[in-house]
Amino acid sequence: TGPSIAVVGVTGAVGQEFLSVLSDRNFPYRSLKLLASKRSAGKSMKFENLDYTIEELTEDSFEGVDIALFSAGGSISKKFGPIAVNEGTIVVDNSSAFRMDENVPLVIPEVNPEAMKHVKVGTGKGALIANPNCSTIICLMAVTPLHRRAKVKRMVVSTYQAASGAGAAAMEELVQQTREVLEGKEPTCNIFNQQYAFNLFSHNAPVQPNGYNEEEMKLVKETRKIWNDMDVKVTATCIRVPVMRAHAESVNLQFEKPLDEDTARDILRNAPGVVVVDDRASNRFPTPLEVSNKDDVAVGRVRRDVSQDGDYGLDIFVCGDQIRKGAALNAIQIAEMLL
Ligand code: 2RA
Repeated sequence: TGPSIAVVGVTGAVGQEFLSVLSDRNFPYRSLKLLASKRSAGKSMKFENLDYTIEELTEDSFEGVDIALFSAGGSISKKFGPIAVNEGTIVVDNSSAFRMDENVPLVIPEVNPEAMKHVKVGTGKGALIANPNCSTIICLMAVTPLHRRAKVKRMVVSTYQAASGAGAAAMEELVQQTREVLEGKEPTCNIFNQQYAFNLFSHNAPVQPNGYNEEEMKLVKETRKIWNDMDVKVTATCIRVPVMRAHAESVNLQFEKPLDEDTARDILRNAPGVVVVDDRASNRFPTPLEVSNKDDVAVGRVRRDVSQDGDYGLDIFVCGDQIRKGAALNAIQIAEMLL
């Protein structure tokens, strides 16, 4: 009786995580269609004790599909998203293709569910809903509860982004390079034009005329859209670090109203999808390894910003799984809200 769903880009890191999350959350689909490029079409894939044959994504793939989860890159979403919507399918798109389109809700279910209140499955009417960028989701899961209480005036974000954000091939290259370097060999650099193992570098997204790369501008623009606050000041520096699948982010906040660190920690302890890891005595704070493969975002290093007057500033440190809450879980939580 549940919706018929399709996964577009099923062979990618996020595509595979879509399946894991659908299974973990017992998503009530009545039928499932696995879609990928011609190269993968015909291959079989076992899921929930059933054998599926991967089908090639074509213009006819969405007939009878209620919800389509896309994670196959912006050009695939741009081409096939509207086709699916015309078929009456509700598309949850993990690419950046439509995130800033004013008619497309950009949704983190715990943060701004109201943005998609008018969309429901089964009406026969298609729609497009955009999944925010992973670094935006992870940051705003922790910052929004504080913003709701004391209104963020300015946010400065420094990210430490995992290989998974650049896809499965980047994860494989990090492992391969690490092995090569340890063996004294020349590292194989196909995905990034520089050594990644035992190194870190400015995020690989293209740099714009203003000197920010696209990843940084996503954080700036998506925050303003999700909070529906065009005045909040946001700046970001996004760095790629040799970690497999979870992002870390250092966030400095300036508020309109005072917010002391104890109150902030209490707010975070009660925030959905957030766990506080803030043990100063044993110097234990969030780490990418500990949040990997988990749903919750971990936040710690909560402290008053000593560079600001009174209680108007806070520094925090956030970690979240890029493939899970940063992509697949968030998209499927959106799909659950459609039911
Ligand atoms: C990255 N945010 O980590 C991107 C992935 N969508 O590179």
